[in-house]
Amino acid sequence: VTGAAAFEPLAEVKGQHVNVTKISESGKKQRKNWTWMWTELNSEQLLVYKERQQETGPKAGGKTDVVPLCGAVIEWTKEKSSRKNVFQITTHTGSEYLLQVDSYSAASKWYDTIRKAIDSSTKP
Ligand code: I3P
Repeated sequence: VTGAAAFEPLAEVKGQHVNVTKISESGKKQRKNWTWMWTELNSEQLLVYKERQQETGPKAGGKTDVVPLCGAVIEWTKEKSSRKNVFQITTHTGSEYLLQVDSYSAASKWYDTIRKAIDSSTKP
């Protein structure tokens, strides 16, 4: 039990710095503007902040966007950017976000975590 508990913090990563750009808002194309942001998951949303948030205590300011996950689609894309390790989140309202980190392991860990959150918020 002690051994398993020791791995839990890794499996419970809920926040990550990534490059983010919103390329479409409700189906309307936006100008690409990559920004290094702190993204954090709750059970229903991906929250996008300018600054890293503390795990406990009040949230710092600078929340710039909220990405609803219910009914969202996540997929890796090579076509939408010249960067590596880019994945796209398309919301049920037709907004499209690209997320990217140079580290493949960091990108795939964050992809998997978001995909699981989408799966559990989409299921009834
Ligand atoms: C964009 C900027 C982006 C680039 C995008 C360019 O130019 O260089 O970094 O996306 O390519 O249009 P600007 O700053 O003038 O808006 P990637 O880094 O993801 O390739 P794109 O038009 O092919 O999407």
